[in-house]
Amino acid sequence: MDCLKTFKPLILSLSLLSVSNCTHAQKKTQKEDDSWNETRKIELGQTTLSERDLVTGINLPWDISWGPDDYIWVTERGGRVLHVDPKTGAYEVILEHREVVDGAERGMFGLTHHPDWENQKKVFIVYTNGQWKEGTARERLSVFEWTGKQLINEQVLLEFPAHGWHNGSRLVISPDNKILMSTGEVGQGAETAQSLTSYNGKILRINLDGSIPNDNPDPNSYIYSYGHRNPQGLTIGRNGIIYSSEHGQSLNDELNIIKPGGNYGWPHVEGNCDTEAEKIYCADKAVEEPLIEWTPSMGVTGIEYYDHPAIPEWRNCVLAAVLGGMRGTHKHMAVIHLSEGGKSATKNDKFLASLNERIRDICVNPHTGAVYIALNGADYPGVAPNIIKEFKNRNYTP
Ligand SMILES: [Ca+2]
Ligand SMILES: [Ca+2]
Repeated sequence: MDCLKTFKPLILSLSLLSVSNCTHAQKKTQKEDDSWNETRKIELGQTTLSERDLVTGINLPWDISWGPDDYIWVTERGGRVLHVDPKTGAYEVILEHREVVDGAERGMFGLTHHPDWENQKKVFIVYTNGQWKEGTARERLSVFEWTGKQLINEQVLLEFPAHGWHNGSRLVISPDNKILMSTGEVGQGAETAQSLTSYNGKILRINLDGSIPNDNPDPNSYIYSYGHRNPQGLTIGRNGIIYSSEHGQSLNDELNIIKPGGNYGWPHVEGNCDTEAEKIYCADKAVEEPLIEWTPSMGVTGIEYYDHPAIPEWRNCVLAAVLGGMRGTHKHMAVIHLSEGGKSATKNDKFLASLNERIRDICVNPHTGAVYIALNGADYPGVAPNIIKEFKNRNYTP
């Protein structure tokens, strides 16, 4: 199968990539203390979170990740990568990738860093290129070298068919130093999600050099779990538990715990195994049920595990960015409280609905415990310009 082919590492010509100079850098001289919004705060039990606009005027941020260099790394769907100073919000454009083809549900998606950052300044990014109407759309996982100013020397690690919609894709590094990559089922009748000869509708597990880990469920395949619809959230919790969110069709967005070899049901099961047909299928196929299902679908996308003492009320929680669903009426950030062992959800709180903004992704400052959210405008599939907001307990001293 073409889609199972592991692409030989390929160094892309530098002419395909360009990095802007300082002309895109956002000049910001405002002091942090002067930038907080005094009228809008989140009040939790004993904690007050102040809000400020950290970055403004950007274009459909898709992934925001706290980097090992203590900067925020941002992908934009159109193919730029921004390197943001979390103190001032000033940023540099460190990559403008001309091969990225964006559109409603295509473009540049997840980003993550090499776990041995001290010795290997490498950044992994997933994006789509090609034209789906012509059958040439591909989803690519690439690794780039970081010079301290630019991302250069792209090497394609993995490539397989993409489509106009449902392409995923989030990246995270597992506790055992593998790349985990969520991929969408690309809407092609959805049987791709159940097919073990397709990399669509999966969580993939990949060695840092792009090869297949020999302890994968099938040592000849990147597939780690299957039967996913359009998973766009991945995070690691206590005890190394892997959580993933995925979009339901019209019912049943899901929060799942990812297990090796697990079948998550799509397209035969939506959410829990609760209809008569689902019960039969689930018993036959040992389908993994979600921790939470949301009905109707609200568009649960980026997720981030939170366990920082700065916000005690959110410890051992999954923070979830919610785009709002078909009619855009459910835009918010969900805070999902987990049981001590992390295997079940005990409470699901809702914040930031009043922003009326599609929330695309979340990251956390590991020093201050501040939470950052990336906004994508009020309407599908996203409207620029956009903001990254910070929410911080200013009474917490690291
Ligand atoms: Ca499922
Ligand atoms: Ca169901």
